[in-house]
Amino acid sequence: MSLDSFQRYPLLFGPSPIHPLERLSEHLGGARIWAKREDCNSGLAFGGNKTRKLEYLVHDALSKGADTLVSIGGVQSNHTRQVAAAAARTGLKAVLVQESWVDWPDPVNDKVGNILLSRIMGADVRLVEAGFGIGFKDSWYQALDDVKNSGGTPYPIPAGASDHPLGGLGFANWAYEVQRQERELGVFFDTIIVAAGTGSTQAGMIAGFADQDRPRRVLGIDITATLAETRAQVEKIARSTAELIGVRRDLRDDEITVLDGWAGDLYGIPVDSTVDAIRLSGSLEGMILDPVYEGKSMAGLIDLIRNGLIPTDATVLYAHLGGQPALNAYSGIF
Ligand code: 5PA
Repeated sequence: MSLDSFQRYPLLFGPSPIHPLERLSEHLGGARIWAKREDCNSGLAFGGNKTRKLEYLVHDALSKGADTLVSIGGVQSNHTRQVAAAAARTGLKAVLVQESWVDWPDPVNDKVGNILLSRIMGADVRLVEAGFGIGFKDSWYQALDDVKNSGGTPYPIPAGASDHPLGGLGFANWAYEVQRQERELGVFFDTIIVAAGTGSTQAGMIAGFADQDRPRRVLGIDITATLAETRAQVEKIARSTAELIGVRRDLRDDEITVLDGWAGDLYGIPVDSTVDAIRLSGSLEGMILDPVYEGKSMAGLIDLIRNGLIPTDATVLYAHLGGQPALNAYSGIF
């Protein structure tokens, strides 16, 4: 099998844009930084990294005759919002379990941003009290049963569309897209920075780059504050995706790098470095980041350049994975 043998239901505009972050690069005084913008990848409800993964899962759901996408996330999940959009676009129903993963005191937390958009798109949104976890949850099994009991055919999509046989394909494809864009732009990105949560974004990239000739570093920035679990999940999905797309060698351990230091103590709670990174990207580039994911991965990038772990002659690609709608639930910080 190769990546091309898997079909996708088109949800993206096409390749996501890549552009240089000149003022941020100047300001940090080190490596040249570029961004690839999954926040601008689709016309579906502001897009994001899940929209890319869902191209493969939605095709699978339709070919299996499912009528309802069932998924799970926190109250301000970007993933569930993108599932709602993909369902709307394809004429499927969506049941979304929204758990209380983050104890964030904003009074409109369960009313604005992502959850608002999912409601507008007609999803069946269910608020459930339960803490953060990227594994399979009881509430999700319950929702699957509910759909079956009412005569529907559910298609199960785990948190972040990650722990699913096809979960890594979207970003394996991204890795080939980057290679094509590099040829057009005449540039080579030796270092990729990516937020790591449920893992299949980074894992897919690792698998997709594994078969390419020129080596590069894919640095995951943990945003869950549970590094060991995140790394284990990235490793598992990277290996299974590599096998699925026909990479003819085992991945080396040093290809799977997830770094900690910027998640703070808890998933979903921004720390000073997160807020500084959001302000810096906003004020220097007009590029908006969220306080749960991209603010933390950008904080990682800033420090890695400042402390020289990313050398001055590096050319970095910052994977912007979307997520801005959640900002509405965090207005108090600013
Ligand atoms: C998310 C995930 P992975 O989960 O594939 O590692 O991606 C991390 C990530 N950036 C990075 C943004 C904007 C994200 O939304 N979000 C989840 C969600 O429920 O929204 C899956 C956790």
